[in-house]
Amino acid sequence: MKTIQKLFIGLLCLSAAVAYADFYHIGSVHNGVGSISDNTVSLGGRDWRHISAGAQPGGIGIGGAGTLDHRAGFLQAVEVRRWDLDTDGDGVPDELDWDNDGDGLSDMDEITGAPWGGIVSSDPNNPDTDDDGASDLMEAIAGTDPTNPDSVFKIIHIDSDGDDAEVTWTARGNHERIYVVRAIEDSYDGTPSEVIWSNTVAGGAAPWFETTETVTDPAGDSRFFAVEVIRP
Ligand SMILES: [Ca+2]
Ligand SMILES: [Ca+2]
Ligand SMILES: [Ca+2]
Ligand SMILES: [Ca+2]
Repeated sequence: MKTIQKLFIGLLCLSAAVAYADFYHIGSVHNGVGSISDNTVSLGGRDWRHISAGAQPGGIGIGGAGTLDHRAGFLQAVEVRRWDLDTDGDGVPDELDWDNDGDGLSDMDEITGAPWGGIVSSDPNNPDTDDDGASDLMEAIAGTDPTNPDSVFKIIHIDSDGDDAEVTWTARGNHERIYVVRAIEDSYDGTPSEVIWSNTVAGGAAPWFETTETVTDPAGDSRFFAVEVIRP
């Protein structure tokens, strides 16, 4: 009797959800074979996937108008095949987790690609989609492509030339990021506190504006350097 009551409540809410008009194709939860969930159920003569209730975090639905929203719930009325899957092991199952993989970007941002202007999407179940060592969040901050391992923020080389040093790194041009070059005298550990240069960078071609920048440090023959990137 208790199960029937739960199912009844779920169906009532599902009827209410019809007002959202044709929610379908959800999924930020793995289905167990490497894809996002494909969790179809027929109710009321139509197929629903991963259906949803408003005001709950977790699953993502796409509405008939093409808008995405967080929709989750109906765990009793609609089978969620991997209801206990917890990709990042934080104790919150993916179905209810706004950030399945714990990389600091929400499932919504990863699926829509909002941090990259919608040009590409990152994997909501993988903290480093292209396995280049930079997390999806780091790539969002640096403005690099989270699906291309060759697109990553890094120091390319430091040339020592007599009494000065040249520091070259991969940058996002078009003046879209601020870079700070720091130096430290004799320790690889710790945060280099001396700022020797800070500015935006021109150049690069849309959409990624990939370029390089080189800064010369006249006092830097044998120093250590770090480059910081800031997303305004
Ligand atoms: Ca994430
Ligand atoms: Ca991710
Ligand atoms: Ca990456
Ligand atoms: Ca990348």
